[in-house]
Amino acid sequence: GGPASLSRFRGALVAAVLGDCVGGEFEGAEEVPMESVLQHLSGLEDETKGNCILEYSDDTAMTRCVVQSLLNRSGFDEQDLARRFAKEYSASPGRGYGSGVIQVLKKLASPQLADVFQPARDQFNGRGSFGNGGAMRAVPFALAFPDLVEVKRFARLGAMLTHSCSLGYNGAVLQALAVHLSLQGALNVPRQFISKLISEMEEVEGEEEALRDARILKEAEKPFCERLHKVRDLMDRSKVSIEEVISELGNGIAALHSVPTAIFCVLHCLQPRDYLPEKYGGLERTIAYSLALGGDTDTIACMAGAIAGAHYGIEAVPQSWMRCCEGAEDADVNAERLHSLYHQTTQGD
Ligand code: R7I
Ligand code: MG
Ligand code: MG
Repeated sequence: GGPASLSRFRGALVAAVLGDCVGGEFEGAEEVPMESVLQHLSGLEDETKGNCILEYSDDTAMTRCVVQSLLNRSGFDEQDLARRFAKEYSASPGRGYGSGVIQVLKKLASPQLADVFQPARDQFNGRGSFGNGGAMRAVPFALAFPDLVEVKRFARLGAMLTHSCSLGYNGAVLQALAVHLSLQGALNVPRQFISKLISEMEEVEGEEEALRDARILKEAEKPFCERLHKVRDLMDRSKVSIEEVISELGNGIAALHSVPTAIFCVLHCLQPRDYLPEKYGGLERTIAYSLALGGDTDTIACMAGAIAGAHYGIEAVPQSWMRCCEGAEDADVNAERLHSLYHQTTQGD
């Protein structure tokens, strides 16, 4: 489809759910042989398994809250979103939330809370979390707002309800930017795509708080930019081993060690790879490759899935995979609603 077509919206939101659901199998695994990944994925195509159901985790649970809030309020409303996060957590606490964020979600449930951003600021001795929990739920911001400035602003605020460290919320900004650009067809020219991400993040990470957090945490001056440069170097190479990707970019629970990695997975899988089945299209390659990295597989596959889904569109999503994943149908329906909101906003301006 053309830029910002309905197919791209559906692909993005559905493939994010798929990544989360199929990635859950390997979350936290140190080494994941490609053979195990392919076996897991071919299990989804086995019709005899009938009601195979892979449950979604916190990644999708929180993304659904963002979607519902944006649709219900026709835009960003931090009070409403905070309430939805708290309610969702108390209804289903067993979705695999990060161990720190649970405290925030409990505090957000309090009706006496004056500032909904305060519980997040209290995390980790007042520095805030740099986990990838803000980034894993950032895709709806790219699907609700056509304007790049608003995508950045609301992805950041949406993340700050739980992640007040700039290395957490800037991961969400980067993920939303990647989906926004992919939706426009920017992955047709991969070099330009990565350059655009770098120039945007140069500005984002030039802010005072970001420079200060990077200094305190002993990271590069502009940590996400540094990683994106590594992504650009790796994507230019014909052969890259999984070990190199992990050591250069990471596969961990920090946003810095997972968002650039997810972006790399998408870029690397734009072409067929000899260790992936020939019958696989780009979306299947992206998800399979993300799982093979091990580590935070549900989240990396969820983020890579969203970016890839926005590029390839819903036609690239295998129906058998979709049938196996809890929440995939809902995501498809909601993508259409977000598509309307996005195009409505364009006309309103
Ligand atoms: O970021 P968050 O929501 O976790 C998301 C991850 C995804 O992989 C999900 O699929 C789920 O499995 O969890 O939750 P947080 O608790 O904010 O952060 C996750 C973890 O990162 C924390 O439990 C810490 O181990 C680590 N972490 C930190 N450690 C030290 N200092 C995050 N921030 C800090 C920090 O500032
Ligand atoms: Mg999860
Ligand atoms: Mg995870």
